[in-house]
Amino acid sequence: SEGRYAHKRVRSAEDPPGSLPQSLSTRRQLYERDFPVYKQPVEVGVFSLDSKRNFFNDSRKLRYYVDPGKSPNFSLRDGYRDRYVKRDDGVKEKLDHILRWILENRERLQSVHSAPDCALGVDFITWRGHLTKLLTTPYETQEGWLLAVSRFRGTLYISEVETEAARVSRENRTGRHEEMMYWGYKFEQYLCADDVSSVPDGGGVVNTNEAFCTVVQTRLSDHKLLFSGEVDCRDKDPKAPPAPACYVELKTSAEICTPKQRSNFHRYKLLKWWAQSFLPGVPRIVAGFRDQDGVVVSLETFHISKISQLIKNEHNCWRPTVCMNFCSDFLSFVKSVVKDDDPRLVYLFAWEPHRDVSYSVHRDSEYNFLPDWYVKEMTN
Ligand code: 0WD
Ligand code: CA
Repeated sequence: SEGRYAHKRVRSAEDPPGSLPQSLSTRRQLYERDFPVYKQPVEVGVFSLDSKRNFFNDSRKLRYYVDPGKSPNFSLRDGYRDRYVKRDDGVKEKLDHILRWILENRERLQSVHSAPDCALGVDFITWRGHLTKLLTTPYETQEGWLLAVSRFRGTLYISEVETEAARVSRENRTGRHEEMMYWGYKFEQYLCADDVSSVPDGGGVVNTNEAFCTVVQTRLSDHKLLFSGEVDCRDKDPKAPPAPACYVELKTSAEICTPKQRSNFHRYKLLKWWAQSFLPGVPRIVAGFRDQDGVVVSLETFHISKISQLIKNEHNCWRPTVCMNFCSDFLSFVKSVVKDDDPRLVYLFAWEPHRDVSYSVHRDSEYNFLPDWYVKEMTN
């Protein structure tokens, strides 16, 4: 008979009774069941990172969406050589900014309902981007992932570790690829104003150290989640709904010219876009379609709630329920495996396309990611 969780199905008959599952299948068919409970995400805080990557417990880096009106002609290549300050992506910040936010906002989390063995009252703390990777795993055929997990005071912390393959790609990017990474940030600059009543400044410097992040709380099945994600901008109308419903995600993509390109856009890109914005409850994406020379030729708004309808005509397309059920079962798997409450113990969950999720255990290793300043402060 079918077990409730997919990981039970991959247990070997040789496993001793009561032993832990050693792996989790990522086969799509195992996750084709009813959509799991996913509570409406609630914003519990925000933070900003300035041009030097300094942390501020406020919304100073929040920007305002300004509709360009007529059809745009933005050149995304403008300023790449002379008005670009790029964040050093060799520096691994792990969960540090989220942990800093937690220490500065502990009282907001410690609800009267939280169990005495769970100091923060949440099961998981992570970046939204890590959850996006989990949601898209059943459909991913190119890139694997490594997720480090430690249990500390009842909460499971999940922090990504760069794979060897990802490091090699990062260190060997072509000039063209480096420039195209800039285009997304340049697009944001054309559409975002720093203040509610100002206008975007396409002549300014693009500094990718700057960020505004939302911190949201929600629940997936029986997993209480707290995660943070970077937000591009918000609706500037003061009558807009409260966050996260007022937030707008900005994206660029290659112009769609053929039915094949449209199909690929629906099958691959919209999956990633949907997963990323659905998680924190960001309701819409404004997409700029650009030509080969980085000129935005059209804008289109995608409402997250309408994306699953949009893709239904696509043959063998992705399904939100598979994404959410896989994520839910992965989190159950993690809960069942990571029992030791010890910030110096890391369970490294590893996945490669066409394989099952597996894990290894490491004590006081290079994978440790909960810093002493956090552990010390939280133990007080
Ligand atoms: O692997 C990650 N996602 C990590 C993110 C590892 C360590 C740190 N961070 C943090 C940074 O503090 C950053 O401010 O990433 C924050 C954003 O986190 P997220 O929202 O969870 O990440 P994700 O959803 O993957 O990306 C959101 C945006 C991207 O926009 P697009 O439209 O391209 O998806 O954040 C940017 C990027 O603009 N971004 C990053 N910024 C800093 N560090 C990173 C990164 N590693 N990855 C994407
Ligand atoms: Ca974006």
